[in-house]
Amino acid sequence: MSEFEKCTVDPAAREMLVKAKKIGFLTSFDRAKAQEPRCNFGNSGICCRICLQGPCRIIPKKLGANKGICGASDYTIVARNTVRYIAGGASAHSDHGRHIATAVLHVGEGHAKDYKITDSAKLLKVAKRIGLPTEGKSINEVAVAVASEALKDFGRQDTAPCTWVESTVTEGRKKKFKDTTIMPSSINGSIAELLHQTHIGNDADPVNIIFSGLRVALGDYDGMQLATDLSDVLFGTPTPTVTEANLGVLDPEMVNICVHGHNPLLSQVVVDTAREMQEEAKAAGAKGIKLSGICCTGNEVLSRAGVAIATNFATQELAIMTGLVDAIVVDVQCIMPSLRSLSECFHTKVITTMPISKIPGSYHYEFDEENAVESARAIIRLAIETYKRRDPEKIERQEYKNKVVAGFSLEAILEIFASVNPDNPISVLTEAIKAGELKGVALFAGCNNLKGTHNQNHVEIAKKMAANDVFMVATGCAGQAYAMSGLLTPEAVEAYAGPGLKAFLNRISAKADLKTALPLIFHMGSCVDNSRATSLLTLMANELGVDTPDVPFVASAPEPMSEKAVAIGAWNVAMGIPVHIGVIAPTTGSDLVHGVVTQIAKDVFGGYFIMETDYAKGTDKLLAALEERSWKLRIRS
Ligand code: SF4
Ligand code: MSK
Repeated sequence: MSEFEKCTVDPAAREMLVKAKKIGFLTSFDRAKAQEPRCNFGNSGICCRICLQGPCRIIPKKLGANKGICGASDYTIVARNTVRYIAGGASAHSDHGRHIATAVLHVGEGHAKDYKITDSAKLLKVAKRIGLPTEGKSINEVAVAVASEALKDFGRQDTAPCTWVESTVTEGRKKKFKDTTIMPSSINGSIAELLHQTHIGNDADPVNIIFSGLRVALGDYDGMQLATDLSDVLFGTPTPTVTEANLGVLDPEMVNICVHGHNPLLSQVVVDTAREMQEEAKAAGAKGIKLSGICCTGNEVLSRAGVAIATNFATQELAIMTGLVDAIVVDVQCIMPSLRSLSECFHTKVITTMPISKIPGSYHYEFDEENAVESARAIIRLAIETYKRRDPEKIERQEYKNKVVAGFSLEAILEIFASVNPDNPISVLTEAIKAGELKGVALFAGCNNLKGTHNQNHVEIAKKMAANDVFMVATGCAGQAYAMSGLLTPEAVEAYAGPGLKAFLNRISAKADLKTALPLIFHMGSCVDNSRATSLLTLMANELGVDTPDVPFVASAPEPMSEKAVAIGAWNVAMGIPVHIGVIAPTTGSDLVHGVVTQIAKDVFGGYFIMETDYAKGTDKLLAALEERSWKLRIRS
């Protein structure tokens, strides 16, 4: 196996790594290697840096060093470190949600002239779900009311539950969250309290700390649910769309603009504005403007506007390496600072847009919600100018690209199922599971992690799950890994689906009024759109007449990396879901904490973490979890 085959399974990425080596640029793959060997204290979670006396490292057998200076035990340190990841993730997701909610509020109030309520039916549906009156009210009045309710979830001072948790989970989960005192009332409050709780000299009880971590994780869930709802309200609820993915989407004859990050507030406007500026690009000698996406901003504009995917997290630098990216417009989260230094070797402009996410040396065009179109125009003009300075010597055109069928919001999935059963669409899925045609449902989510081979776990686990008749949905960089690998296509159904899954998808494809047959995996959107998958789970549970821990539904983050992935994993466990992660989390330094997250959690919530780096073994464990649940379901019915 060549050194590049060890890095990635993606052929386009391998070619670009060869180029990186040729020009002497050290990519994330080189930097990952340079970090080896990792420190065992950090790897197992027993390095504490919470106060300035640290770092304290736990050496179990060394008298005096078996505790931190303050006397904190391994279990306290591991628990504190773990939940602080969750706090970071919840802050990121919910801040994103708060921006969207504020934008909806401003639209309703009559400012933010560049935005509008695109999906008023969804707005009314959300208002109804959260118990707001709509009769006799204008759409703008409803928008203000819904956005205000969303903003209350961030700073409520009483003990009422967060609205977006309360209104989207099963009755059983509501009771469980209340009984275990993890139902959040305020996203921001729960995060602040957790940081307080894990300050030096505060909570030493690992179980108490973990429960607070789960409360914050549910705050994360709340922020994601409202981000999804209100993004749909602003920009439209995704419907199936056909496009392409991988570095081959970068077109040598076009001005190439990559949008990267997470928040669609600017990127969606860039996409819309680019359509009106094609002539300016032509005047500069290009055939037009080509948008493509990286990470979840890419998923947002893929789902709603059919924008192509350039690549995913681990290989973001390699898009610039093609010499074809004129501008890379970034907002928040998962943006490697190295993009800037790499862009110095090429003509590419890296444009940061958010006040909390700047990279020294890059262009900063601060996003102005009141003048979003003007901001977008300025960015696109800079890209067009930059296009003129492309260096033909440095261009390496990529041929690799795959067809993609994406845009599967829950609403879109239900509409597709309605073609088979208009009265009860969700039963199309649950009946197929009860009949044994499908083994269950798997959600694939999360990032790339440079500790493993890029996209390998994503692709191999999904192929094996497909062969075992598992209905699959995906989000985030997992969804992009499947897009890049050609797994979001009808052709992949023929190539990889087992007989049950193939029959299920083909039966629905034959009835659904779509321009294309259904793909092997349903891409549901960005990281915040994991909320859509949970809404699917809730619907399934209600239809089956059970709570979520009894639904044959598993989740996997085959290559998780970010704090957000930890938060998502944690609330999926609270929802009662077995959650596979393809890395060993830094919980192994405390048998107690590791046991709680991988075993004891099952007794309390029904969900638990499966940590398995080997993709074949990870798949077997996921399949075993599904089989146990579908077997119990069949016995019950
Ligand atoms: Fe060390 Fe305690 Fe400070 Fe952590 S909080 S660094 S264990 S003294
Ligand atoms: S972008 S959080 S690397 S999925 Fe959402 Fe990808 Fe993970 Fe970022």
